[in-house]
Amino acid sequence: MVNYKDKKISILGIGKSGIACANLLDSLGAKVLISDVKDKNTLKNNINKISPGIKIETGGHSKNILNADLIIPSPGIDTNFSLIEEAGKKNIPLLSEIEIAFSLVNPKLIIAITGTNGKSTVTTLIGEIFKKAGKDVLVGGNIGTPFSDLVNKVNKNTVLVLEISSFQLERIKTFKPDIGIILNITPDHLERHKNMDVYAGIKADLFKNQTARDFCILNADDRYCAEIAKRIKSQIIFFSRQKQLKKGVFIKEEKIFLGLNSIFYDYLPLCVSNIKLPGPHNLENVLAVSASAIVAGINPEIIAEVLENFYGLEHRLEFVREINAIKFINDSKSTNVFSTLVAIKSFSSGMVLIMGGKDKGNGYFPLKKLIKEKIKLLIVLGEASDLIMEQLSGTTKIIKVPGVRQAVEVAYKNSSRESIVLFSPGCSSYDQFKNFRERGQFFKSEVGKIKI
Ligand code: UMA
Repeated sequence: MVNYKDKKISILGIGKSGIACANLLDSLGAKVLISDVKDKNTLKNNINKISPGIKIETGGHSKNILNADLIIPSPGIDTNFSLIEEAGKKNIPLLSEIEIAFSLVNPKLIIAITGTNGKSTVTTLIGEIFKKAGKDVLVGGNIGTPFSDLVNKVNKNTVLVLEISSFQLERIKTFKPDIGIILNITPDHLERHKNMDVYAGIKADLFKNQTARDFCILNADDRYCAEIAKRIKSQIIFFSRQKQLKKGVFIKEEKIFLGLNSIFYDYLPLCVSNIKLPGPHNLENVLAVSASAIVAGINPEIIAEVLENFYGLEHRLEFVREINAIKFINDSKSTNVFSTLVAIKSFSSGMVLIMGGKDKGNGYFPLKKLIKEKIKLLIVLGEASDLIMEQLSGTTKIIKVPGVRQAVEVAYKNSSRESIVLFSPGCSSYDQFKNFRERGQFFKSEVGKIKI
């Protein structure tokens, strides 16, 4: 384990990961400076969570961050600025918060999940399966509880299930899961990662420290995953929703087949139609979950039981309310276009779709065909509304509104019986909300206010 005692460490960002990492390193005797671009007043609540011995700077990152043996930028920080360039010249290493946490634990097993969409669902399901199997399991990472906050709870029997984002993978050195999963790779965060090859390369770094004893679980239906497979040193297990595999996890006659070597085939005691999670993308998520639980030695009966009884996560294709036979669905966790694409695919035609928020620079063109086929009315809101209107014009009727409240009103007025109102923004929430959770809660409360 790495010794951080007396090391001078600068942490950038007074958010969840910055605070967790700062407090952890301070408890180990490091000399920590934490800084943030926001002012003291805005950060008041966060500053209250920082341990007393830690130096704090607000209102910007100063030259003081360079007086360090190590710099840890929070995942949301794009490190493309001059002070970081200077740090590079001074050979001060930059490491991700997950790298620090990893260097301080020795658990029984680490399962790490990345991918553009579905990470939180898969992370939660794997956690539930291990809990049901009576294992000592901790769930965290990008899903909300920083890895650093789990470190002191880890012992030699712990199974760590970690959701890992591309931002967190950007600056790893030794981080290595025993079982790593990439669910899918579609455009997201390109404002930071520049292009798809860079983005896919960062995702592939999940496996870079793996050895032949470890497992790499990949989506055989995803073109970037197929490319990544060529460079893997660990044992690859493919999963596929679309085809039967010689070796891997796939669907045949409504059953999930587990062909973990080309001779031995078994299947989960579960009929695919009994899975409650909606949509084809969720079938892929379920296959990835099954693959990881099987290689970790979990009894197939337990996997099947958890899969059959899981209704999904809040803000992820979440059923909110039915009014006059109109169903309202909250998919606020959709913060990119491909997430909205899979959401539309999960329901039948004639829907009202509400989109918009803060644009992420990836373009809305991939939605054109599906919106034309399945969306009766598109309601756009927020900063991205003009751009969405421009790029999707000619597909269906489009109405622009200022925010979620007006969107709910217009959607209800324009919906017919037996139809669906889908709130799947395809944009981040930061133009009008703190995060996708607050946005989803607001949508649900507005739907709750509709008078019958
Ligand atoms: N900041 C600076 N300097 C800058 C830019 C930002 O100081 O140049 C400050 C901000 O003012 C803010 C702080 O950095 O106070 C925020 O840091 P952060 O954005 O890394 O947020 P955290 O609260 O630390 O949350 C992070 C993840 N956020 C991001 O990656 C954007 C959370 O994922 C994660 O749950 C948490 O760590 C715990 O691990 C959220 C997310 O949106 C859910 N993730 C993206 C996604 O899922 O698509 C990757």
